[in-house]
Amino acid sequence: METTFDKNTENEQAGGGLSGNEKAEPDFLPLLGTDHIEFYVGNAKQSAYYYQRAFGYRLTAYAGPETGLQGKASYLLEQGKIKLVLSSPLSPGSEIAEHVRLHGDGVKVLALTVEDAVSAFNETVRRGARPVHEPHRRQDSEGEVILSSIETYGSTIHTFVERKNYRGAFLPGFKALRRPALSAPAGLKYIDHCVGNVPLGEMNKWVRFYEDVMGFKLMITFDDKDISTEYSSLMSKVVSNGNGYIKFPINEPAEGKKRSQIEEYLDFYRGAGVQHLALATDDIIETVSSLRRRGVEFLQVPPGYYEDLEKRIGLIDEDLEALGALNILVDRDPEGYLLQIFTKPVQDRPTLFYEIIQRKGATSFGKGNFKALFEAIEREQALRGNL
Ligand code: TYF
Ligand code: FE
Repeated sequence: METTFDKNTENEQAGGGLSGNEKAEPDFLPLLGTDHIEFYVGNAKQSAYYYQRAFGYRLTAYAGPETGLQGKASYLLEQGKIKLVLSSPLSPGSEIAEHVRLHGDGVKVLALTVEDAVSAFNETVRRGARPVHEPHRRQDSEGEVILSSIETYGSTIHTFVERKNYRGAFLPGFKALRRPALSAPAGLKYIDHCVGNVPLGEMNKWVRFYEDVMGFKLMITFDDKDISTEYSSLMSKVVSNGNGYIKFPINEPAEGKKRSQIEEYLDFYRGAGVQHLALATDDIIETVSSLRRRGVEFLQVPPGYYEDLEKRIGLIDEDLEALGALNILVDRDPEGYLLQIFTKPVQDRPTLFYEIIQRKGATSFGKGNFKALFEAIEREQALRGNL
């Protein structure tokens, strides 16, 4: 059971700061944070309604034929620092249509804010990244941005966003919308981590990609002994950038008695892709209560989980009754504790889901919950006939 742990990482809300590694090489890819996540979906208009209504996002900008963008409609949703873009094709044969045909709804772009999108592109391509979009300037009356993109796992890409002094709603081409909120915010603050699933045997290749091409560091390793349910077999490694703002766990299936949850994902997504986005809150009881009221569906662990929780976790600020009623999970590490819960997949294919997380000092990912969590995932897999 090999678990490595690098203490020099802080989450984005805690303010980050350079991780203690003073003698390290200067960071060739300084990242200011997650800029936005772009999804390719079948019907962005309706998905935007779901994200507003169920998750409490504000619809703040739109780009489409009405704003001079051809072939595509994009909706910007915002909550706290989180920016989601939902994009749909307007005709068959487009890149977006093809992505949706193959993968269903899913994440296409993990966009990262950088000081210099030309250097980010050149430095990563020089180290072996496959280019997608050469650096290009986009401008309108509100200023200019520079964008560039490289490939990562599956059909997913990273876009580097250099915002210069752009004053517009989001990006050139987007028009700000001033519409009344469809529902109150759910207290979601920022993206804590983005998890990728990759095929058997590819995890180390992608960890090496983040290390060699993006300058990330390996933070944590979970082998199949950390993840011991009867069936669910997976391995996971977490990579993080220099300031700790960006955390990308990478999962691969491991041999098990039955079909791994990672295999189920890969079969339905038709390859590697983003498995879950973890969204941070500073009041998980409030956030999960309001999400549940609005119809967001979460995984359920058995009541037994809460019986030995206090022994495992010790004293915490939250009322265990309230956590139990909402099915919120708790785990501890040397630095503190965390509270987390997982939604069911948010589309018909059992692919992307969300994690809601509140960190109270802990910098880890909830290893103590893996067994209960993976058994809950396997119950859902069995209901789908995929176990
Ligand atoms: O991001 C993590 O590592 C945790 C645990 O299929 C996890 O959220 C890992 C794998 C998985 C579901 C959750
Ligand atoms: Fe997670």
